[in-house]
Amino acid sequence: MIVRTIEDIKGTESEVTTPNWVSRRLLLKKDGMGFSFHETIVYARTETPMQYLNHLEAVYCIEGEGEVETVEDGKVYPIRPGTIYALDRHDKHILRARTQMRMACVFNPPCTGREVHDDNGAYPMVETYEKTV
Ligand code: 9YT
Repeated sequence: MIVRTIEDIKGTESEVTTPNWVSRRLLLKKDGMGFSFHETIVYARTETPMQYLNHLEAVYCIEGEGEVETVEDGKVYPIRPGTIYALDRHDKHILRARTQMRMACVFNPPCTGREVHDDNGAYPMVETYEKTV
């Protein structure tokens, strides 16, 4: 069994920081679960365009408030604690955080660890992954 705490992740290679969010990757590809599991803190008053072309992601809001927009149809969904959104169509989307948000995120296939968004707002396939922060 694997047991970890968020404190185990802080300050390690499994913590990835960007201007709009910090992602603490509690479970990664190397853990062999078939998915990765992250806690992501999204900073207040930020707007982040994303599209995971190579992954499916589900995002569950634990704290904070904001909205997510699917770019293709312009629909805007409020996000508050207890809301999950699942990018089942590799949807191009924009996450707007009104307050700081704490999210639990699951990725399939699993992230390897150091992924940050490329110019398309995507993470590369693990096989071709080279970028580091
Ligand atoms: C909320 C969101 O998707 N932020 C981007 C970071 C991503 N969730 C990650 O790598 O943990």
